[in-house]
Amino acid sequence: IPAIPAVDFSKFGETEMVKLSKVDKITRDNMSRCWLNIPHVTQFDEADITELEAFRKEMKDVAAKEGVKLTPLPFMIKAAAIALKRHQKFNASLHHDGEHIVYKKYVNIGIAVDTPNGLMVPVIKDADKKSVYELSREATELAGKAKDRKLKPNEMQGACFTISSLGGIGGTGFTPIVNAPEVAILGVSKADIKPRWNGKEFEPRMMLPLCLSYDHRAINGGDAGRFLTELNGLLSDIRRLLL
Ligand code: CAO
Repeated sequence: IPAIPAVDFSKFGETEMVKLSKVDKITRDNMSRCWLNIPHVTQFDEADITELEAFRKEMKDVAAKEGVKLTPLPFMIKAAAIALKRHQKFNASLHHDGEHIVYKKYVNIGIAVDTPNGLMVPVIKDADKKSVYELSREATELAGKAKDRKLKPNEMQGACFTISSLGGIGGTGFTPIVNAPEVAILGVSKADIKPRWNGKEFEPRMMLPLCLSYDHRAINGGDAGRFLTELNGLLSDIRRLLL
């Protein structure tokens, strides 16, 4: 592809040159590689998390006594792990020989963590076998290690799927870049109260924006629609997380 021409910005005003960190350089190369190799499609949905939020708030103090800061994130990891088990195409990678697809029997989920040194993606191993408390503890521990630059290489390897949650920061939606060799990534934005028609009247409901990007070489629109609808159903009715 044609290179972007060099520009001397100091001709236009004061500037400051800062060296990229090692993490910034890895992210730069990985994002370019993924963006250029993968035909991306992003699909959007909104989950009604009114009941999930009521339950989470009810459990917050109980969880705190167990040393857990209960945010919506571990519920999303739990729901994603179940959806990945039910929709094998999402728990897969295209083989580098171009002839095969590799289905994974394990469910490891990467969590995008925003740190002062750049973007890190620690991995929660066997997320499908862990409780919401365990997922919360592990996400908090790994995010802390990422921020303190204490993650070991094996704590950043082997993800099947990534969740990028910007819910604590803001925004209504975004188009995350698939982290190859994974074939999909879930972007989560900030939940907000919105009016929803219940057949008789508008009701205030807490709606969570979900943005699912996928590799269209491995996944079709119909597959993505079914996966996102499953995920939405799990988050909208958390009793289903038990089934
Ligand atoms: N909607 C509304 N509120 C939300 C929310 C959502 N989707 N998700 C989290 N929140 C709330 C939490 O409940 C918490 O509020 P309280 O303190 O009142 O309980 C607050 O936002 C802050 O949450 P948090 O960010 O501390 O915790 P988290 O579990 O949501 O996320 C982590 C942890 C590590 C994922 C997050 O800190 C982070 O780094 N996010 C950025 C990820 C990123 O950079 N993605 C982009 C990658 S692609 O370039």
